[in-house]
Amino acid sequence: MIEVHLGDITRLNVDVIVNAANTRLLGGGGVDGAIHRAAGPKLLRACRDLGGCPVGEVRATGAFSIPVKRIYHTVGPVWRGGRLGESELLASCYSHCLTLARRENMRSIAFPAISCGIYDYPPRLAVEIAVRQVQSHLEGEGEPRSIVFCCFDRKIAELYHAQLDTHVRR
Ligand code: AR6
Repeated sequence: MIEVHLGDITRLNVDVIVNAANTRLLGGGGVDGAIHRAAGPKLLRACRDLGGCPVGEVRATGAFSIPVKRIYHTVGPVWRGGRLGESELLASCYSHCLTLARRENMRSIAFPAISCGIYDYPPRLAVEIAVRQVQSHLEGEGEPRSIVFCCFDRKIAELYHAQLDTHVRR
């Protein structure tokens, strides 16, 4: 099942929320800032112990004051025109998160629009990649079966709806 939700990812009732972090994993603005504020200072301590994360990969922590089981911190690419492997790196964020969630037997996961804020990825292209990765995961076996695309921005939510209505039977 795929859903599109408009609102704050820290308020969702899911097993895993994904954070659009940076390679240092020491917090930042946007959704990263919101997650660190909601989780409390223990999250920063847990992230420090991870020692960073390369672009396109994922690292997991507990969620502290956020009532979910896990936070997956992934690092999307900065958009630099599209010829520097941005699409592969963004796809890899989604696929690594889904693979880890499957391995950890998490039933539901919520993604923000990774790279679509400060990292300037064109939302229309990012949404196509996100939907394709999720669709390909759902064609296989295993958890998670419930995926939420959590948007803070109505325009991005509309892009998800359009992409899902055209390409995915929900
Ligand atoms: N819930 C859901 N989505 C949100 C929330 C929220 N609470 N807050 C913002 N968004 P961004 P990036 C949306 O900039 O582009 C940080 O400083 C936002 O509207 O958070 O991957 C990190 O530390 C946008 O659509 O992430 C990195 O340095 C989407 O989340 C850098 O920003 C992603 O925007 C990562 O940049």
